Amino acid sequence: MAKSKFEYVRNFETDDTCLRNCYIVVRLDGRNFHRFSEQHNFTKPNDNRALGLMSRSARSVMEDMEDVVIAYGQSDEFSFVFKRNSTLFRRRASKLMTHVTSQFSSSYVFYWREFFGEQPLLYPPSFDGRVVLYPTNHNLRDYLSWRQADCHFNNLYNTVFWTLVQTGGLSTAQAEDRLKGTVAADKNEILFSEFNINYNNESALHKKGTTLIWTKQNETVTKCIKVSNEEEEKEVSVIRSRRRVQAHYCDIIGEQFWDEHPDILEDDA
Ligand code: DGT
Ligand code: MG
Ligand code: MG
Ligand code: MG
Ligand code: MG
Repeated sequence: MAKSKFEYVRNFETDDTCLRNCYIVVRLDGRNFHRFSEQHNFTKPNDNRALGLMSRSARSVMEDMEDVVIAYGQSDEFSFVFKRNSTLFRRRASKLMTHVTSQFSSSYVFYWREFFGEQPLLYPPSFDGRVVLYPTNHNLRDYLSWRQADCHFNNLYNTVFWTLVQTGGLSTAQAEDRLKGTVAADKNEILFSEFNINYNNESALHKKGTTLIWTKQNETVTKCIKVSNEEEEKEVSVIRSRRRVQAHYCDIIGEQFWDEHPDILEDDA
């Protein structure tokens, strides 16, 4: 077919191919979730329905894009790590980023009722996305550690803050004042000595965030097969190995998690 005289406009498109050998991380974050969480009556400091919905939506992204080797989420954000040699969408950053965020956003709406029941979704939520490339395992692990450290830091603050308000009867301004200049040890001490709460015993989901990885699971399924020379079909059980997304609520900063799951990262070579 002859080229139209308009065809040249294609050349205005810029190349955004992600550098080879690098892990491609797509991080998304809810837009103005300060407001969204208020409007939808999220419980403070953590709403398990909201966290469950984030996690469900992230699973839907992984099932759609199997090159994601690990995903990590907390609060209104989720990071997806594509294996370093992925050729999905020819490694085009905008394609990867927009597919992740739109699959996630539509899943968030699609599964809303499963988690929030009668609480209506009042307006369409949206998520921003960004792409960051990490060339080494060390950099990638530091990235994930950074997100988990952020989760810990915020959760400790929010836990003390809302305990001071909800149980201690302080106003939000008083609680903010009380926590000014305090370090982690001070916050643990306030929880323990004033409210008899040991932060270590708080929910792992809230302290550590959610890590999603693939696991192989054997499944027994019944199949109908036709046996030769016989009229009727026979039911037999067969064992199938299936890849499934599994959630972990554990430390991913130290070595243990990575020692236990050596297949997530490829060796730097
Ligand atoms: P952004 O991301 O710049 O558009 O603005 P925000 O408001 O989304 O800010 P961000 O992402 O830094 O902080 C997340 C907000 O979401 C924060 O205001 C607290 C809220 N949020 C997230 N998870 C929960 C939850 O489980 N319970 C409650 N009550 N709020 C939550
Ligand atoms: Mg923000
Ligand atoms: Mg946000
Ligand atoms: Mg956020
Ligand atoms: Mg098309």
